[in-house]
Amino acid sequence: MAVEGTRTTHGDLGLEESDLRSMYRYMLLARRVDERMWILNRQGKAAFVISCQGQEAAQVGAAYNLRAGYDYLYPYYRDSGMVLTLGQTARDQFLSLFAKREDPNSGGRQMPGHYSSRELNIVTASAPVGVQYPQATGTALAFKMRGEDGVVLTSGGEASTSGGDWHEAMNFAGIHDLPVVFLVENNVYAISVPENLQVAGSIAGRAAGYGFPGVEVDGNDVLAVYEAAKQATERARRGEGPTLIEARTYRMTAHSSDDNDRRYRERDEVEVWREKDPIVRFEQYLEENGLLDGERKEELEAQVREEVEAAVEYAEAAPYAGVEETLSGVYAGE
Ligand SMILES: Cc1ncc(C[n+]2csc(CCOP(=O)(O)OP(=O)(O)O)c2C)c(N)n1
Ligand SMILES: [Mg+2]
Repeated sequence: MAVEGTRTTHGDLGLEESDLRSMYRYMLLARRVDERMWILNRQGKAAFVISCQGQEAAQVGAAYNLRAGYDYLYPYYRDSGMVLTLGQTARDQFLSLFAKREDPNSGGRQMPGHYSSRELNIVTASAPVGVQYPQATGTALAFKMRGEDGVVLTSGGEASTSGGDWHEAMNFAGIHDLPVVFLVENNVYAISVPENLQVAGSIAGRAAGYGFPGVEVDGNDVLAVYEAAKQATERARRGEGPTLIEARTYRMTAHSSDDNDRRYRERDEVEVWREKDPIVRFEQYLEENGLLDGERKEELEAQVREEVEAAVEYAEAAPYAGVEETLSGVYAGE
């Protein structure tokens, strides 16, 4: 299993140069969309932002293994890197941020971060932390009962492993050898609660108690996460059952736009993790392998910037849902 310092190359993982460029682009897009959202929030144009910054490698590395529209994704609120990888766009993200009618997640009815897409098999999360796990496990059971080789990826933060839902899902998936991959993005904090007051022992180690493999990976190394998730999805597809992946990472921003993280963590600590920025880290890998240079990077940055600006412009101008539509999509049959 790849951990920090190992030398697994993209070639060993069966990734082409075009795959690496796509992965890099998704990570960059997720970051730039997120940064733009904070500006809109501080300008008073967006009510609430919840960030993926720092977790892009974990999200893109894991989601890159899924077959969009066939496998299922039960993400959590930070997973914009995942949904962009599966096919949502920057425009979708801003339509959701501004709660416009065209928002693909909920037509402007839910808070940002509650990702959903029928075409991409992304199932919306409810607001309580951890409820996605039993639902994802149920979908994995459906795949098994139908004899299909679909895989379900579900994710959450380290604090979501403290709730009963996570343990019930892990146990049920273990009993029935279900094709589900549990990804825990351990970003060290649950709002103000640090990991040492949240997690007893090791999260990855808990999988042993439910009878399936649990692995810990460097969550800021996109190739390490891709490798772990590849092994997990292949195992699930072969009918051998679930895997737990604990991706060790860090939340670079405050919990949300409503949180002041200076109240509970030192700036020095944040700086140490900023040095391990997963995007910079992947850029270094790409540069060392002759897949990225200054000019290409500038070109990509410019493309992404343009995509983000066009998305903001479109979404700001887009209409809100009318009052008469308030209940549509809320009750079955409406
Ligand atoms: C059951 C429940 N309890 C509390 C909350 C409030 N809450 C929202 S996010 C969050 C922190 C979750 O931390 P973690 O799972 O580590 O994810 P992170 O936000 O760090 O990515 C809390 C306590 C909630 N939404 N649901
Ligand atoms: Mg956390």
